[in-house]
Amino acid sequence: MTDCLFCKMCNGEIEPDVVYQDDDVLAFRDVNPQAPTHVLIIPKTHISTINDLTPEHEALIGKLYLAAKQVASDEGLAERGYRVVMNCNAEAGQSVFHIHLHMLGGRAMQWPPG
Ligand code: DGP
Repeated sequence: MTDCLFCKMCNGEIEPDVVYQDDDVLAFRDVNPQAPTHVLIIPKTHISTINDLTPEHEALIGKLYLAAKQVASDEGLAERGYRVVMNCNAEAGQSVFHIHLHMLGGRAMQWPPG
C-alpha cells in the first residue's frame, strides 16, 4: 500500500533501524521503545489487522514468530525472557494498520498488561 508507513519501510522509502530481515519479514527498532529492547516484526506484504488473516497467511505468521525468536536470541534475551504481542484494532491500541509483532525485553514485565 502506497500510504502505509510500514510498507514504506519494506520498500526502502523510509529506512528504520533494521535488526533482522529475510525475503518475507522485516524487524526494526520501535521509534518509541517501551522496554530496553523493543523491536517490531512485520511481514513485507501488507495485511492491515489480525482480522484480515486467512489460511494462506499461516506460514507467514509462523515466520514472524521465528524472526522474534531470532531477534530475542541476538539481543541476549532468550534465557532472561521477553514478551511478544500483536494488537488488533483500536481498543487493543493498534495505531499502525500493517500487522506487527512487538518484541519487548530487557526489563521485568507486568501482567495483566494495561
Ligand atoms: P501499535 O500501537 O501496536 O500499532 O504499534 C505501532 C508501533 O509503531 C508503536 O509502538 C510505535 C511504532 N512506530 C510508529 N511510527 C514509527 C516509525 O516511524 N518508526 C518506527 N521505528 N516505529 C514507529
